[in-house]
Amino acid sequence: MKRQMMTAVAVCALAFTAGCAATTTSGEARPLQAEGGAQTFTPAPVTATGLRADYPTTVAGATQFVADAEAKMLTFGEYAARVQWARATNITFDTMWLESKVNAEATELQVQFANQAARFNDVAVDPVVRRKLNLLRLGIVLPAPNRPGAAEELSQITTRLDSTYSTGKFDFKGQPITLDEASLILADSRDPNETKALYEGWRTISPVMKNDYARMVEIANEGARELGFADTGALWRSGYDMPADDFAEETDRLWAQVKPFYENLHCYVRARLNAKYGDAVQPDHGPIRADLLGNMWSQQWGNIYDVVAPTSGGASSYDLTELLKTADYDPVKMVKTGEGFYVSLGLDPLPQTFWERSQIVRPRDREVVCHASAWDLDNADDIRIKMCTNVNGDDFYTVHHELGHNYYQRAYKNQPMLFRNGANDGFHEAIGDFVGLSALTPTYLNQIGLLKTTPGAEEDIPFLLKMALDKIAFLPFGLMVDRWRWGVFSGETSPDQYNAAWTADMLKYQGLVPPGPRPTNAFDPGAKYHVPGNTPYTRYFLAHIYQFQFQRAACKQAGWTGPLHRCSVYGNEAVGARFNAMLEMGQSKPWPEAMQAFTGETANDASAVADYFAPLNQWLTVQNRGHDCGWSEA
Ligand code: X8Z
Ligand code: ZN
Repeated sequence: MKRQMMTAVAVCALAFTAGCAATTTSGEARPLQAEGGAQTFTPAPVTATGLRADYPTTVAGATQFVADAEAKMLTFGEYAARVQWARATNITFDTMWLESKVNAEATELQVQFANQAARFNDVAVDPVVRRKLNLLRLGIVLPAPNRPGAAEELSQITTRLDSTYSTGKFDFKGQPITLDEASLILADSRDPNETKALYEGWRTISPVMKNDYARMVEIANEGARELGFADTGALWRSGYDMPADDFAEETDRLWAQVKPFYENLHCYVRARLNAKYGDAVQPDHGPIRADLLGNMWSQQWGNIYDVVAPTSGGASSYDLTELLKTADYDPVKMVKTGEGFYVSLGLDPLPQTFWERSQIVRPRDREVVCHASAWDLDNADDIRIKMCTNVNGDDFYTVHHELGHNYYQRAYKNQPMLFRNGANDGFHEAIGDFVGLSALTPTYLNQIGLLKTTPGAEEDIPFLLKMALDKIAFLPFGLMVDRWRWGVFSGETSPDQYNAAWTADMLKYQGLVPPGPRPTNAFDPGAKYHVPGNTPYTRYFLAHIYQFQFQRAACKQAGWTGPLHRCSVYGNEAVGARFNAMLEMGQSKPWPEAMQAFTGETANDASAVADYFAPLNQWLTVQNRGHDCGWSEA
């Protein structure tokens, strides 16, 4: 989820900012205090981007411009990616300084590309050049306006926000702890005082970000307007081969399709939490207390499976974390296992450099960005992941997710530079998730020796419940993060309303409330990586639909006639070949064509989610009988 100039260099890290100045600009190098653990640094002036400004507005001029832009993206992109990797895997004064500088340059270059591309709006170029010109206009996450110092100021802020998040720690039981430590405790804690302390403690790292965030929004909006968008949110909604307003409506439509199912799950989980904790902690009506769900943002609830497991008709006979620990897995073995799945589909093993250069565990001696990401440093073969892997079920899944990004990057490496990206950003997120659906089946776990026997149909409901706790619970979160940001970028939500709006969106979409009143200086959105990391989030909502479309289509191709959730495509090279054909297309065609290449479908379709979970939805409906489901949004 790297911002995608120089296209998706890293698919999950800090991204480029954008600015627009053809000549050298010297930013007002205000020394920046990176609070919350990161360091003070003074940025350097930005150098010229050196791109011609006078391409003739003819077919030949447009073609030459696109070729020059692609060449520049390739060389500059590799340079920027290596600086970004250096900062993400070693956060210091100097690496922040370097990244801030290179991101300002990248921003200027991107905005220059976007403005130049607009000069050819009325030139009758061929469809490939037209698509590339469009992508040049849309491939910026945070544009800066064309005035001296803007790109530098923006990049200083974004580097600082990301570094502040990544180095964040808070006191827990008298000790400073990191997010990954807190997340491990929260996953297992069943003490509501402790979960409340963890929830509130992690959110002490973000109030310091609020002013920076507000300033960043101002600058990026100024940049977006100069590029002809109403605001930065409108720019973000424009990357889906359809008008921005239609895309917003499309997400509404998809949410309406899956919302009844989410409400069913919410109702069931609430009742079980009430049974465990009692009315004083979790009433049997209204919203759920967000800290009781085993995840720092309540975005995936699988960690509390033990609390909500069926009380009759059989519970799950295994716990993936325990299986991994019993079998003595270590982080590298988890990644090797993930690679093994892709290889079983007929794809090539990862290059040796992947193993030499990836960051698979948290280094003990330095600050890093632990949020998992997949990188493609040279837009060719230097692919890597950056994780702080722990041996547990969540990270087993995340390994497959990240490798999906890497396999996509490698599959489209022979496309022209501007097409080296996902069909849309939701596709990029869905590749590894789709593979993960097979990799979590008991059949597969049995095939690789983790599970001694394959459970029968009596474990369908427990298995589906586990999956729904992660996949269905995620859907409203996947939507609400950008709903909040769209409101912020449009000005509908002003800085003094930032936190109240976030809490209101939690209630509206997820039916959740924080464990207690939030302090007046709270900036809870800043405690979720993708907000200070400036990674658009609707991609994950889409991915949670696409992966089930991929699963349904792949299992059909495999001739599978059983229930979708039991289907694994492990070892199926025919499916792998068709899958890879979609991956190889990159962003060369509108996403419906990529979707069609693999699935035969051309639309976003949440009916695949319903198909996959149908037995569970029926079961939940029965469990919820007599309960008053839902919550009030007021
Ligand atoms: O950020 C990620 C990946 C990297 S692209 C680990 N995910 C989202 C999140 O953690 O919030 C995957 C699921 C949603
Ligand atoms: Zn991802």
